[in-house]
Amino acid sequence: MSIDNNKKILVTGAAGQIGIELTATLREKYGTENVIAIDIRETEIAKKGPFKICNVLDLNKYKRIVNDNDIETVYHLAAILSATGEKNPKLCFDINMNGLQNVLEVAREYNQQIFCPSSIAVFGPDVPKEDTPQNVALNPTTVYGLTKVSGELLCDYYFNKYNVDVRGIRYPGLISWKKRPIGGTTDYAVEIYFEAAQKENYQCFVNEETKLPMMYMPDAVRATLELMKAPLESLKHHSNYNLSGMSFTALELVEAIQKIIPNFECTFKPDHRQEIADSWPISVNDDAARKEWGWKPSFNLTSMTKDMLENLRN
Ligand code: NAD
Ligand code: AKB
Repeated sequence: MSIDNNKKILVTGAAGQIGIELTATLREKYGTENVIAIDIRETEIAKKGPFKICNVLDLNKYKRIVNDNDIETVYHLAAILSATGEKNPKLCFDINMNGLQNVLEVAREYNQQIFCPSSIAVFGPDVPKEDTPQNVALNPTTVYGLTKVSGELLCDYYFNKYNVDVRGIRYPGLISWKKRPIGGTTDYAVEIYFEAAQKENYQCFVNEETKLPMMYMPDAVRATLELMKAPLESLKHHSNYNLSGMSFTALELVEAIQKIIPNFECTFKPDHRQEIADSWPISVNDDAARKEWGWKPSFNLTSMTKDMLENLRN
């Protein structure tokens, strides 16, 4: 374990798909006791280091945790994702907007650095589908996308108005093996590996031509830490970096898995999430992230598939 310094860090939504991996990496880097995890659910993460139940909508409790623990940096991951958001738009708006505002208000008062993820969901169906530019008119059609666009704007407002150093990435769909994701549209690209490793068959909820930007979790965690470390003066953007990893159709994903598990079978039965997937880009242009803080992905579909299946089979 290499402990950089005694930086005190808070991770909200720490029990989620990104939270469990980011928290573990931060603890390895900065020391377990220096990274406080909070969530509304107590899961395995509560056994692995400092953890508190806290709803980010509860401003007083959140502020007390920040104050009591001398928090300098917050990774704000607590949110409702796209598919759950369409089922419960009010809840999605409440947590994604009011939760974020609480985090930003406290950051302003305590002079904290903030990481707040955005998503490819900021893009609506009218953007160029391939190599979608960083700066383009955003017209999302989901409530989740709408909260992500407003969240980016709110973060930039706090940067410009109050000098809060807030940074964010428009993550693509993230693929990982430590936890099954819940409530997102890109979940099929993770579920398929879990089912391939366990049962050798899967019913996919988008059609075989569906092609979306995706990224393997180790790349996403590395990108997050690299952005947070980048000198502020080199950043021309703040809360909204496009980030590219790989893009593949659902069928190409099946074929990549079949190279390792030849008996794997996948059927396609699109549901309500197809419409969400169809509203998002196929690939995004991440020149700004590459130029401004040196981003470079390391995994492609083949290397990710090998690693995913090795880990899931173990
Ligand atoms: P997740 O749903 O797996 O985890 C979110 C966590 O937040 C959950 O553990 C949940 O219990 C917690 N939470 C929900 N409401 C809360 C509240 N009011 N107070 C405190 N905690 C609360 O999500 P994730 O995939 O880990 O995503 C984290 C962030 O990254 C989100 O902002 C999401 O929009 C963004 N993102 C994720 C992906 C992806 O593919 N995973 C892609 C793009 C953007
Ligand atoms: C979702 O599908 O909602 C997320 C995302 C791409 O933001 N994985």
